Amino acid sequence: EGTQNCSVPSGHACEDVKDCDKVEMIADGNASDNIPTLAFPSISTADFQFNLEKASDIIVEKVEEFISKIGNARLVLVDLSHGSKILSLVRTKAAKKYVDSNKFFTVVGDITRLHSGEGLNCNVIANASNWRLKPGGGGVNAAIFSAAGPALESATKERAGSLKPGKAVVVPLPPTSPLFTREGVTHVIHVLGPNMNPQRPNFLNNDYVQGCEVLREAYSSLFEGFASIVR
Ligand code: AR6
Repeated sequence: EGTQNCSVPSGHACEDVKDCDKVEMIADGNASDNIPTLAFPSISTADFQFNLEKASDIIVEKVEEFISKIGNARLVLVDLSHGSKILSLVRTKAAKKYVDSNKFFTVVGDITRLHSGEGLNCNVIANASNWRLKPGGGGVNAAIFSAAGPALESATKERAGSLKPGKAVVVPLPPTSPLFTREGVTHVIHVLGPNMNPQRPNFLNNDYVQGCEVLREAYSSLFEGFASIVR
């Protein structure tokens, strides 16, 4: 299962370390260590209840569009479990479209522990945020704010007070943050996706025409934010 699920190209942590003979290269500190890399969660597909088939189409479409614009940088879709439906949908669709697996791949792990837990260096991570840009609330937002410590909340406040659906804000992480010192993360990009959950603000009431438009915009904003750091 580990080998099958391993969509990580040479030089990175494999989902099953034992089956991946390339992991050593990381310990040696090879060149892949310094490739600008954005790790991002699947925006809107858990708490915000966005349809997974539609979201996976949009992820692959937007990755394809941006991969050519970001030079040698890489995009990595992350989720917590090997059973992640969104990871498997995206992997299948990306393979069908022959998306360059050196520039885009999926990883199972905690986005706040990619260096320490998976041996994968990602200098930028994305957060599936809430409109207030506040800590807590569960999901990846709670995990990132908690791992980054109070430095992220104050750095975020300096950049923006709130976010509209489809928008992203790039926040440089203070070097005092444990995410910086332990994981090598220099920037967090908060993204607000479309919300299909009636119990959350800006509920789209199953309007997937608008929902898909907003999710496309969210990924464009995220990848453009990453490109602005890399440049
Ligand atoms: N590492 C990697 N992926 C994760 C992690 C983690 N630590 N935690 C969750 N995921 P969600 P949304 C995956 O619900 O649907 C928050 O409360 C998760 O499995 O975090 O955009 C905010 O404050 C899923 O694939 O974000 C907002 O109010 C993906 O991250 C609201 O939830 C996104 O799940 C946003 O909802």
